[in-house]
Amino acid sequence: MASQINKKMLWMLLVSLLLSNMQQRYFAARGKQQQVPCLFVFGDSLSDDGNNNNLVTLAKSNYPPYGIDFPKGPTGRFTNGRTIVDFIAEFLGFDNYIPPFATARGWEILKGVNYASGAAGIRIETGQTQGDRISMDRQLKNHQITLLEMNQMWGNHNKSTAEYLSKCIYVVAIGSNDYLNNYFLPQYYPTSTIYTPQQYAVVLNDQLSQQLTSLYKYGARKFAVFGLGAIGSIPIVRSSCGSGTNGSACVDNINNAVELFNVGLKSRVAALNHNLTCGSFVFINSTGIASTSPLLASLVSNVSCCEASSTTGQCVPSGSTCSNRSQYAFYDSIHPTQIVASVFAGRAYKAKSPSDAYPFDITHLAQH
Ligand SMILES: *[C@@H]1O[C@H](CO)[C@@H](O)[C@H](O)[C@H]1NC(C)=O
Ligand SMILES: *[C@@H]1O[C@H](CO)[C@@H](O)[C@H](O)[C@H]1NC(C)=O
Ligand SMILES: *[C@@H]1O[C@H](CO)[C@@H](O)[C@H](O)[C@H]1NC(C)=O
Ligand SMILES: *[C@@H]1O[C@H](CO)[C@@H](O)[C@H](O)[C@H]1NC(C)=O
Ligand SMILES: *[C@@H]1O[C@H](CO)[C@@H](O)[C@H](O)[C@H]1NC(C)=O
Ligand SMILES: CC(=O)N[C@H]1CO[C@H](CO)[C@@H](O)[C@@H]1O
Repeated sequence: MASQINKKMLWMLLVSLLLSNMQQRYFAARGKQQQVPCLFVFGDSLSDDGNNNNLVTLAKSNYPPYGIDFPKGPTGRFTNGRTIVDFIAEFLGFDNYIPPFATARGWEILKGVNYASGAAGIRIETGQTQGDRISMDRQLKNHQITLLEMNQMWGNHNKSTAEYLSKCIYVVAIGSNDYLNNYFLPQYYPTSTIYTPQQYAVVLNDQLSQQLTSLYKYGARKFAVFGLGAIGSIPIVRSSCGSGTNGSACVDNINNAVELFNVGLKSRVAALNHNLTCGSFVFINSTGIASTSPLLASLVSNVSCCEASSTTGQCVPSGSTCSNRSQYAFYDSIHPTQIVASVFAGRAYKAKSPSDAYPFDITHLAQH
């Protein structure tokens, strides 16, 4: 009896020594190595890195001066440099940015694919006045194509796709166009005559929850879901609302509607964590991050950096830009500059305040 106990204790000691050794090695390697095997991205122009380049649409940005601060120049990113998801990929230790679905081929899909599309929304009709775009539902279909390809690749290697996917991070950042290119364009879309802002937020929250649940069914387990920014305050909306008290009421009206979506989304994230027990869902509080960043508060935010079209809000092809781009919040009249993207991504990855990410940040999501 006594010798049995001693044997057991010896085994336990050996096992715990081995485990702590492995842990030490793991932590020593962290920060340099890629923290998750792949990163999938779903969203709109804030994340698009080239999916719209060959679509018939006004929502394109593969021309100068877009990409002026990006090593490869214009790529279809709607900003001067890197996007929020580019920074997140860097922070997670990826060597390369996540390729767009439109051009991703072969083994590179194993590190993840970006499905985001400018003008796209949660709702299928959103953005149709801009031309073609890849709605969230179509992005989910494209993801299924990627999964088929992954399964084929692994057929020979007999590795479980499901186990692999369960370690990957899925960034979902969509919904701004359901407001700017739908609800608040009553001349083209009927949604504002059908729903109050509160009802519309619930409709969008319901649909996005279903889309996230579909992703979970396809094998996703780690989700970072971004709330929407204060899109009433972007330069094109400010100028279309006009100045004076009516102008600020118009801006507030849009920001208030979007905040209903955000509050609902956060509680959906809590419900999804409860309902889908193998999943981890994180909500990123974009408006909270924007309103509490001293750096962002110091930037010029009422005008665009590039010379922008007053109708589309996008940079005029080969138009001029400001030279001090890190002092401007908006590159064109809609999209944030690289410096703003770095602040959002930095606090989504490693929260500075408990309200930045709920229930925890992307650093913890990667380890979860
Ligand atoms: C706001 O706009 C409405 C109509 O668009 C106008 O009747 C009203 O006088 C305006 N109010 C102010 C304070 O400008
Ligand atoms: C969670 O499950 C409950 C009960 O089945 C359901 O009513 C609710 O819609 C689910 N919530 C989400 C966000 O999926
Ligand atoms: C986002 O953060 C702000 C500022 O910290 C906070 O007031 C707000 O309640 C948060 N929003 C959500 C939906 O958690
Ligand atoms: C932008 O803000 C600055 C300072 O706050 C102001 O001087 C300028 O007139 C504003 N420009 C526009 C176009 O509103
Ligand atoms: C940026 O540079 C322009 C001239 O190129 C100048 O007018 C503007 O005041 C500068 N903005 C800031 C925030 O320094
Ligand atoms: C293609 C192939 O060899 N598939 C096998 C992979 O391993 C599982 C068991 O782990 C088998 O059930 C499959 O037949």
